[in-house]
Amino acid sequence: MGKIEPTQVSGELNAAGLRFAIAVSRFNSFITERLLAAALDALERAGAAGKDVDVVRVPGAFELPMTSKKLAQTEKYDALIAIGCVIRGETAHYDYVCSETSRGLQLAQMDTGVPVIFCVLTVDTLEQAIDRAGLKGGNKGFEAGLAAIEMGRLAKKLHGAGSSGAGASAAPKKKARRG
Ligand code: INI
Repeated sequence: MGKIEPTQVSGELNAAGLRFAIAVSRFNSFITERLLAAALDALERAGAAGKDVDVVRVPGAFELPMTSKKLAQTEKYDALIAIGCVIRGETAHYDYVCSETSRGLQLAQMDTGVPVIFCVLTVDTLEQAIDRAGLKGGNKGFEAGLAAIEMGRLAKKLHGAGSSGAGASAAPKKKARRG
């Protein structure tokens, strides 16, 4: 019995030559600036050049989706990172901001085909946010930086995949016409 050996497709963690934009929310900037620093660290360590990285600041997490979509539509970037921090308060505001931000960011990447990395902390307390921005829980900004590199490379590969070679099997193919 034969054993199939599928073609493996993934994006390498090499940021050299890739272009990134990072949209950062000013709300809870004590946290978001730490996430941003770690994301930049990941990009720099993987070979990204300063001239290839743009940072765009917005008032709050709710503004991240529209900004990300606009950035994606410029076709200047291989991947985007959306950075925010939503901390649960006494009102239902938290739920609206979280759901619309996550839904909007998913729409931005689905509508444009440009990867948008979700680096929005949604937490109950400031302590939980601190844990995820460089303390006990590591730094989600660094993870987001790595995800942006991997997805930027993967998107490039899938876009350029033809009928043969690496990635071809994973690239969308035109449906054959029937009849
Ligand atoms: N924006 C955040 O990024 N984090 C929050 O915790 C937050 N809370 O709690 O209200 C928040 N609100 C502002 C919102 O994102 C918009 O900027 C604002 O509503 C204007 O559209």
